[in-house]
Amino acid sequence: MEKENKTPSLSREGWGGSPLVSIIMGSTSDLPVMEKAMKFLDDMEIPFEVNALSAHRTPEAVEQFAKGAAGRGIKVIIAGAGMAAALPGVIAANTTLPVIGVPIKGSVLDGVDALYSILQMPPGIPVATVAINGAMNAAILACQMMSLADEALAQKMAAYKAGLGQKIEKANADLAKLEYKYKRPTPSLPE
Ligand code: RP5
Repeated sequence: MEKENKTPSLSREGWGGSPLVSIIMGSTSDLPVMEKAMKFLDDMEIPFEVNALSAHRTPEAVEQFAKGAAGRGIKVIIAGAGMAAALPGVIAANTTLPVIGVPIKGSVLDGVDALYSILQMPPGIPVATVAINGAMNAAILACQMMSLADEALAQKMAAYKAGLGQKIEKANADLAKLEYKYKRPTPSLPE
């Protein structure tokens, strides 16, 4: 008999494919950046949806979306926007789901405008803000949040993080092969 899995899986099989993460962007001009979040969620087999909404151009639709997201089974919202980026904050004001904001670089201010707009939320309405254009980190953070209630996803995330360490191990092996007259071997590196 198969061992009972105490933690229900949030992955595709466990939830019949309904989206768990909602990716929202202010415009399709944000798509090249936001695609990095989609790729990561795909790799982790997390069902997601993707839509464009604008706090400035479609304010009522943003409110409607945010108010209904939890009821549709969405667990985390990733919202990317550029310029005076109100979108993640407006979404956060209308839901208790965690909202991760991605500031998009797309103006003369190189994304710093969006960074401050998303990051500097007033008390009571937090938006977890990643780096400018940091859409992949937004997806990783979303997976880490969901892995609190999903042992299978937690294991995938642990494997992903272990893979990052292997990349540095390989980098050091490659660097060790470089030959210079005054280059000396390092006896041991910190863990
Ligand atoms: C923001 O305005 C969008 O998120 C986008 O980054 C920026 C420019 O939008 P477009 O003029 O390219 O549609 O709302």
